[in-house]
Amino acid sequence: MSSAAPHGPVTTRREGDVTLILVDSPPVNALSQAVRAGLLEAVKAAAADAGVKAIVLACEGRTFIAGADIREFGKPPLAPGLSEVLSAIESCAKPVVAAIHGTALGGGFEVALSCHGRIADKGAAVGLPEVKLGIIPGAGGTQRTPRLAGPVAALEMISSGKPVKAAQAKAMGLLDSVASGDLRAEAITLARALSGKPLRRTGELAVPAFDHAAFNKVAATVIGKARGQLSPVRAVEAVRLATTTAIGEGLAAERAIFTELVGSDQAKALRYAFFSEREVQRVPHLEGVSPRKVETVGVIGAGTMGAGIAVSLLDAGLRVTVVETSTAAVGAGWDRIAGLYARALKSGRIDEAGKDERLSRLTVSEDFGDLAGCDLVIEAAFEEMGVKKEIFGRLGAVAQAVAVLATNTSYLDVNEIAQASGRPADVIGLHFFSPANIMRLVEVVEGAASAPDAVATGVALARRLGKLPVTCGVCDGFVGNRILATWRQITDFALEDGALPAEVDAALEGYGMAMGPFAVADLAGLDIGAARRKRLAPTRDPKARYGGTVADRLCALGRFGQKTGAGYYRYVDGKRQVDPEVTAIVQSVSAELGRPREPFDPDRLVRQVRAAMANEGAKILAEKIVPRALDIDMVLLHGYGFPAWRGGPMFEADLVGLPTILADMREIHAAFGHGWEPAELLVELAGSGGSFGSHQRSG
Ligand code: T1G
Repeated sequence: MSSAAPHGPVTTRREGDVTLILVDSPPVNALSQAVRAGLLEAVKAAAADAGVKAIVLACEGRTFIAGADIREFGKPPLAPGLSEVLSAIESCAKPVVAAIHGTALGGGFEVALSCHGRIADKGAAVGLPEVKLGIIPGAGGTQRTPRLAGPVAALEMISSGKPVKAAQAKAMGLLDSVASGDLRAEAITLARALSGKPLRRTGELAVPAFDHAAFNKVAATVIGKARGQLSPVRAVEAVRLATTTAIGEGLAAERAIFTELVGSDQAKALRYAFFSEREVQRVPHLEGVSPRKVETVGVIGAGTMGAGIAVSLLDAGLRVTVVETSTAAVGAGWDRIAGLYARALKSGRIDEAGKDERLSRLTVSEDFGDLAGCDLVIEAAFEEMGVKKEIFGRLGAVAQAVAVLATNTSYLDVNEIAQASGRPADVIGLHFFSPANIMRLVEVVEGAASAPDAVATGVALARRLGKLPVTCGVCDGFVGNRILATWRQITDFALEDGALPAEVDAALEGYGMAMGPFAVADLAGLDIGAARRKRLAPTRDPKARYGGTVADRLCALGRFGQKTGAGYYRYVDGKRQVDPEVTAIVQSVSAELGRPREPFDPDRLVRQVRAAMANEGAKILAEKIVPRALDIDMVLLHGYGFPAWRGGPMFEADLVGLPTILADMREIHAAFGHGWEPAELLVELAGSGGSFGSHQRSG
């Protein structure tokens, strides 16, 4: 039919007496000023056209509108505002139906909520992810969603930011129907059916009766879990308003909260995290390098790590050959992997057929020769150089010429391992995090001799597993464990200088870390740190302060953490409890070392940890282990429970100001002495008014 193009990204087409408004603004049809203006004009034109009975709003490309254009945040607002567009839609005298494919998120879902009918593809999802960007919905999401789904479900959806799939959204009352065939044709049919009838305007609906106790319970959980993050707490406030005020007042209050939050440091940090998560996958020196083909992957070792890696590979549709060293270990390995799937089945994450199909692609073998046909092999054996070298020597001979050989080592020198293979160009590190089938981060380690296409293959594989690959060079502990090892020393010193484990954990959990360092140590096992201390002992600088005495003492008592029922805490029925025995150990270590126990200052500890992280990050940047500060931030956010709303240690250092971080580092140096000198790059950038964010690796 007739076609007009009122505004670039928004066009209209007539399907008989129905106007089809089409948004086409790649990649995700975000609501840029041009899209908002186009929508407003198209709705007004269709409303004024006597030949038009109804309107369908649909999108081209891979998705329905994915929300406001995040790149416009923090800039002066451009007319028309989204609220103006939505009220034009909602108040339109003719029915407007949203035809949703892909994801209708944030402002995109708010557009749909202001329509009079909503229909979605089976595979579509809708959601209000604003809290993840440090804001709340700003165009009616907190007021209209409770009117359709009820306040409790709305609160869950908005405070978590999690999208809901079409079928569930329909059950919640958020959609009129799920399309069984052609989405647009069914949307047009629905729009025609609504024509001439009283229109159901979401904003005019009464909020349905609801269970106040249930609402308060969800609200309390959200507030309890926020740990310093503002947006979920403010989302509770906005949704609660929907239950107590009229729509106009609610919309105005929602807008005020949105405006307040959008300029906050937390929102800036989360926007940075959003874009960095995408940017980190673009590795400048690998641009244009094609990865090698990978269909069959070998895994050496079926321990906790190997099994988790195998599951992750199987989930992504790959064929997997796991090799173990004895018949008993082969059996145990199979059981471990099958056990992970049994759990996934129980929790409903997969069904029986899915489990069987995955296991049908798995071989667990005692024969190292079975790795010969693999396109890539991941070694997840015991963390000891001798063991790794022996394995890579054999692997170099057995694996086919095109294969990429990866080690999952967390600390050891990838270059030394690579040399042992006799074909170092094929060797990379693929450092997964435990549990490997769940944690998103993978450090892709580029050795001195790694071929670019071997590294690109590691990156591509990690992406295929749905993980976040961060490419880095070789150094002790790579990015994440190196930074962890540094700031963990500060917390060890704190114990010797007057603090107790629970106080340190509380201080850092208060800062927003998912779990305090001593609770983490208990979870991971104190033997890991002990092995590292032992390995580094011969090269330890005798002039540098040693902080490992408390940990050594605990290990000597067999207190290896949760698995032995005791570590920095004791565990009763799986619950962590302060252990007076540990208090006594900590106090006696201070006395033995002659360190006076001072009252613990949590704020000072947090400042010290923050500065120590940024300082080590500065060294990592200067050594060109990663090209950009954002690489470091993404490692900390996705592998170490660093609070996303702080952006990462490098982003936060820039925000706080490098002169402040430098002053904190000088204080640390004065307190802890040799080895704690401020990094040269920190001194340089603080002096020149530069920032980590604008520092890029050259060469
Ligand atoms: N604004 C600007 N750019 C965006 C964008 C957005 N909303 N969403 C994605 N992009 C860019 C992204 O940076 C990338 O760019 C490219 O699009 C493809 O994205 C008023 C306040 C939709 C599920 O939070 O969740 O609405 O890297 O790689 O894996 O209340 O993008 O290619 O240059 O992620 O297919 C709420 C955010 C906004 C949705 C698609 N909306 N986006 O995933 O592709 S706040 C969101 C996503 C709001 C209202 C408010 C995902 C996706 P580049 P991609 P994908």
